[in-house]
Amino acid sequence: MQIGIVGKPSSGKSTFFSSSTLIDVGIAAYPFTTIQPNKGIGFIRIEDAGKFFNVTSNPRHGFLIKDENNDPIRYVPIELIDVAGLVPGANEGKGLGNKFLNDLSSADALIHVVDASGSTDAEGKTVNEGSHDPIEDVKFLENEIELWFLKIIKNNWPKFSKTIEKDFSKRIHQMSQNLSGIKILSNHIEKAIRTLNLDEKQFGTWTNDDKKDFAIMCRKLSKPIIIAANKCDLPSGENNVKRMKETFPDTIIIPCSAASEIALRKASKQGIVKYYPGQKNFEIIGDLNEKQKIGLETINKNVLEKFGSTGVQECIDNVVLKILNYFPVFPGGVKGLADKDGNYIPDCFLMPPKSTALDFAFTLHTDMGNGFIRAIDVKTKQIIGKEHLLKYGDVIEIIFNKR
Ligand SMILES: Nc1nc2c(ncn2[C@@H]2O[C@H](COP(=O)(O)OP(=O)(O)OP(=O)(O)O)[C@@H](O)[C@H]2O)c(=O)[nH]1
Ligand SMILES: [Mg+2]
Repeated sequence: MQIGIVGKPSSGKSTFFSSSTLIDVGIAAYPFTTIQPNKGIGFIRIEDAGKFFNVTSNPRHGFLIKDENNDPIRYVPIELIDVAGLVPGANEGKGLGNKFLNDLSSADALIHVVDASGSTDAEGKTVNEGSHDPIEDVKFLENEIELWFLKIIKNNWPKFSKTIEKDFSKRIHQMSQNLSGIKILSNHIEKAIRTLNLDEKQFGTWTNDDKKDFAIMCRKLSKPIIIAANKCDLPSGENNVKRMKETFPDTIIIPCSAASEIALRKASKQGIVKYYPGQKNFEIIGDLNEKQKIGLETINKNVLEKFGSTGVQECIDNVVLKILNYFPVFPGGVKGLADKDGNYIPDCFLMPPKSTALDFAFTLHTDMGNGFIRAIDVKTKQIIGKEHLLKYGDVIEIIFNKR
């Protein structure tokens, strides 16, 4: 799974990326600091299944921490991509335009980093704090991505309109072969067409408005967006977040301070504070100089006490678990939860909505899927069949025929 970090120049995309991957990348207060995309591993935070069995898991990928209540929290890796800033008109090639957009092709969802403090204009140039309205930024970004989609859909239309195939699912399949490059998949296409009541209409007779509605719907389904209302540590942030939430009641908007998250994670790495990503507070454990002391006090007062967290972890968790509705499932066995090296529950897979026991078997190994006999819910010890729908936190054993 890949999550794209998008927004206008200087909104704090690279700061956000760096705060969750701990990869040092170019960060600066001028537009187009990033040109080549940065790719790295971030983590979503989930409840670990070890708690149920009273064991401490040893993740093969990602890591595990114990929270204040001594409950295990597992951080599961996902891919993040930080791309160049987008300016109005990008779909026509303005700024870094099409290159930027193409870098987002393989993203499953987007985190839109908005400068909620209003201290940069539409092109990312520094202006007086509070003087630019971030609501404008939210509108333009969705629009640019939809126009990019529309352009690709229109470019492919001569191929679609030649389709004489009567069968609906075959027509969708043909279309998806041309749109899979930007990860518009056949289930997105089908849902978009049905929602817009275009299923009876041959492609050759679609109007420009039909195509536009279709592009917008495909964008919503294939690149859903969550908003990281960044730079909330600055005074104008709080009121702007409130206004943004009122203006876009159906969008998840999370107050965020990526710069604070970087500072806390770096301080934690240096052993100055005890802090884990997403924590509501931190504990000072090392000696601080005056500058560090003031910096940490400011983060506490302007971010943690006001908004409850820096917001970075919350954005990543929400995009995967609430927007894409993926959920964690752990492979395990009724006879034991450790692998041959003694590592407990080493693996965790993020499964898409409506995944079945058979889908999970195929995720683990093609042979397990092909040779599937039955599965066992390790928590309840119940036998489950192929079609059984899995849920958050399931631990599943697959019994299969080794051919
Ligand atoms: N106050 C504050 N400043 C921030 C925050 N996040 C980023 N910044 C600052 O905003 C400026 C731009 O940050 P970048 O991360 O380089 O922004 P970007 O969106 O990657 O910019 P481009 O790569 O040019 O598109 C830098 O000066 C950052 O230090 C934040 O949470 N609070
Ligand atoms: Mg950048």
